[in-house]
Amino acid sequence: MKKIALITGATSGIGEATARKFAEHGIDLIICGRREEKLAGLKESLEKDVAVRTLSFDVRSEEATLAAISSLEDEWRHISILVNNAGNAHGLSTIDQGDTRDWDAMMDGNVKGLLYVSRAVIPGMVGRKSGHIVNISSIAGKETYKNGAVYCASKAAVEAISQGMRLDLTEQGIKVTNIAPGAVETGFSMVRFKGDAERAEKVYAGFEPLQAADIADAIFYAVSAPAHVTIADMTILAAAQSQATVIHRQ
Ligand code: 8X3
Repeated sequence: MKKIALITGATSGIGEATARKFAEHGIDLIICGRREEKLAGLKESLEKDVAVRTLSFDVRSEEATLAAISSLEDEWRHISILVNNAGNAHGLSTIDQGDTRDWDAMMDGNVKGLLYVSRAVIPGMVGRKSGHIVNISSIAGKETYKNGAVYCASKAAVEAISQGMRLDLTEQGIKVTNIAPGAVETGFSMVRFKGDAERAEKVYAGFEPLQAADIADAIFYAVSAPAHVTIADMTILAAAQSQATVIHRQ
């Protein structure tokens, strides 16, 4: 049977690159995101290689997430790969100055959204006694940096959820991979800095950052490992990066 992957946050960045990588390798796709038009455009460009289904919803809404995933037709229900990629950073400030709406957005999207999607997809995997979950964490989940307490906390939660999923699901024949990228040049910093392009550009200046395709390659490597191999955890940094905020710039 052909593999089906469900990817959240597929309309840009790592999610979109992963959809393209999977399509190159013949994996049918359920691409999820908030932006219907972007999903439709991506569907069109991937459909020459694989079958594609779109689901437009916001992972922060439990109701919308359940409604979207339960709307899948029978032929789309045997999801073999779940890529929990949707997530963002909102703001960068000290804990006394942080905007609680930013905190809500990060906790609701990066943590609760990941859980809602997982809760809707995993029972099918358990029923089939097979599946692979890839959670996109961050170097920020491994170390906490100044001004980043809440984003880092949300990603530390992803790290714990990955470990917990592996403990609960290994006996069900389900693999769990946690991937922690460092500085990837995507729309990430534009979102973090609320559209301040000058500030966002500085994040990736003076060194060669990772590209979304670098992370997609790692995800594909993990999901195509032999049956007896689990790639449990990968941390991927730019070559010029040694910690989240330590980057050797020219
Ligand atoms: C994105 C990487 O270092 O900006 O998750 O937190 S970092």
